[in-house]
Amino acid sequence: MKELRIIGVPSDLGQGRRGVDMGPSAIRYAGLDTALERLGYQVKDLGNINVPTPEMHEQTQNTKLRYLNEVKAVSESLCGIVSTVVSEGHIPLVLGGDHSIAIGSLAGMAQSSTNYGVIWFDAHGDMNTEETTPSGNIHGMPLAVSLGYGHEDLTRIGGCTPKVKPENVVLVGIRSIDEDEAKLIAKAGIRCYTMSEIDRRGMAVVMEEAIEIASNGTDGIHLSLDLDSLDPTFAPGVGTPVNGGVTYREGHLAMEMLSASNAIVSVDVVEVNPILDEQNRTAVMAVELIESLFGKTVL
Ligand code: EXY
Ligand code: MN
Ligand code: MN
Ligand code: MN
Repeated sequence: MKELRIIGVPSDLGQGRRGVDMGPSAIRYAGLDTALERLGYQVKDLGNINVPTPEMHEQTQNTKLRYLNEVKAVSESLCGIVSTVVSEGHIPLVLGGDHSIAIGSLAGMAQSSTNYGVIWFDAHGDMNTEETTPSGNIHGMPLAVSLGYGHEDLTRIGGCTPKVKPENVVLVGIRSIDEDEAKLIAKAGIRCYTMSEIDRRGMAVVMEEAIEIASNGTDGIHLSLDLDSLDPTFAPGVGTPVNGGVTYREGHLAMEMLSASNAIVSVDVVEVNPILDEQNRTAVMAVELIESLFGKTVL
């Protein structure tokens, strides 16, 4: 059996609300490693990578992108660790931090020999660029960056660009997209399952299709799990909550189907913000979803 490697990335540089840097601690505190060990996995926690705090640095000049230099440096470190973990034959489980950390995860995956697809579970598209961003926050851009759109300091991390083929990329849970971001989603040609499509067709059908798209011609699937994909009723501790999200059971069904696909090669779990949370509920939800993703069943 493949072994899991936990990597914490305590970064809040990609967005404006403090506290998401404590996400890795909150998820560990919710019992992640023992839960995975109970499922029979060998788990090694590699600790947290070094992330500067916003107060340590001046805003990068000549760009709208907030903390560009710092996000670039963090992404480069994470890229190196993820590619090493994968080349050793293990599954990286990367704990954010805000979603900008996925830039480093996907760059690391692209450096390894794994040919992979991506399922991006999110309320948002994360497909903004320097030109379209309404906020300057890099956590609204990591999927665009990984597909080769955006600031070169980010798209060039790890060497090759794009990091994944658009025909193997799927967005699931979407309900908040900026106008120009929608244009890039269409231009890039990635499949986007909105909440209304999930309402109409059901999560089971959507996930069947999503798994098919992400695994078609690839060696496996990277899951980028943004906790704001869930309805805020089940995951209140996120910086950018949007009503009308994935329910508790829809979330678990999606993870159970991914588990049954046996295709998962790497995972990010992002945007858990314990300061905005209620008694660590969102981190507990994250751990429960990870358990389903790695094979927990009732019987
Ligand atoms: N689309 C908005 C922006 O780019 O600022 C909000 C992005 C939120 C991104 C969250 C993490 O998924
Ligand atoms: Mn242990
Ligand atoms: Mn996101
Ligand atoms: Mn989001």
